[in-house]
Amino acid sequence: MSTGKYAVKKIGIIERYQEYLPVTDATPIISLNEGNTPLILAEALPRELGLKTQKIYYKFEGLNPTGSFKDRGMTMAMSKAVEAGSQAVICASTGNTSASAAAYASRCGIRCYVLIPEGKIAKGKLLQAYRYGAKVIMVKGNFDQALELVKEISADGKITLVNSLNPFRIEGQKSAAFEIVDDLGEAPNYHVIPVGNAGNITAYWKGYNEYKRAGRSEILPQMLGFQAAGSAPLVSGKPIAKPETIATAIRIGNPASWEGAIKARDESNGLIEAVTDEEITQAYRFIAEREGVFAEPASAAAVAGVIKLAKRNFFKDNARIVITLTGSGLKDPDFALSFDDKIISADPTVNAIREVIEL
Ligand code: AN7
Repeated sequence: MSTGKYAVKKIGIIERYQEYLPVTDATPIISLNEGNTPLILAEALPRELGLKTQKIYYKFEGLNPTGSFKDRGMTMAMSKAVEAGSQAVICASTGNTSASAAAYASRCGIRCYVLIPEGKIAKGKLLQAYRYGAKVIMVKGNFDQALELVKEISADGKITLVNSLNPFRIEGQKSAAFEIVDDLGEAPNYHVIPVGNAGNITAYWKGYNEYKRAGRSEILPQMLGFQAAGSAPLVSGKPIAKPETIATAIRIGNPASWEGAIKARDESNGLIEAVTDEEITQAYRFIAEREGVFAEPASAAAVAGVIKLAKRNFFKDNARIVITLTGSGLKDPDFALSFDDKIISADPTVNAIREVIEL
């Protein structure tokens, strides 16, 4: 039997970035080959915005094993949980964390409990948690309430919390910054990212800093975070009791990594601003319909942010801008199908089809 090169290639983030991660030879690596996601050069977006000298890239995290960036943190959190002898994990989630936790728990055979806000998560995420075999608990409340519950339930240490309060989640997620620097040969000038519970912006900032200290890059990006207008506590400066947005992934009123986000913003001379649901929707449609890149609404918040900033000539000439597209568009079929441009129905005849084709 021959061994193909992909069979022996180590491509999960732990193997790839071991020297930057808190793992030892005793750590069992629970991996689904996460990471190594593409950095796609934007074409239509800079053209549309009149950004002639700047380059925009999409870091497309929708191509991770469960379709979101959460897998980077989950491979670390789950590996450390198993190393510590844990038998069960728990999380609160707006959807993607629960899908990822369920997959990695399935991979290593430990129990998984997920608390999600009833009626407020995208269908694809719900069915993932369910199909990977997690115990799915619908909470009659929002994400922030669910997070308080799992913090309390995991406090005695019998069950491992795998929300981003678990520091190993942040450790794993910082690998996305490493990949970007590896691909570009240098850090970008701007890193644009949607912000919900604020673990990811915290993780990227940590990653860029560690890589710079290791001599892998000379510059640090300005971190540009975007929240949905109805769920923008980091913009208003205070928690929001009843967050709302169509981007359900970031429908969060009291982010766990509040301080990490502020630190990333201030140390990088960056910003955290809000974009409306309408702006998110336009950006969501633009990247799918004009770039061929299908990301979920929360991810589109970052694209909406770039559009907003470009309109006020924010970006300096020749800059490199990376936008993290955090999750796949396939996660949220209900939103995807909610527009006026309905799918056309036709009789099975050549004439009927010709009538529809506009040539
Ligand atoms: C697609 O799954 O919080 O600021 O429970 O799924 O690190 O929270 C998801 C967050 C952006 C925000 N984009 O990241 C959860 C959860 C997508 C997301 C975010 C999330 P953080």
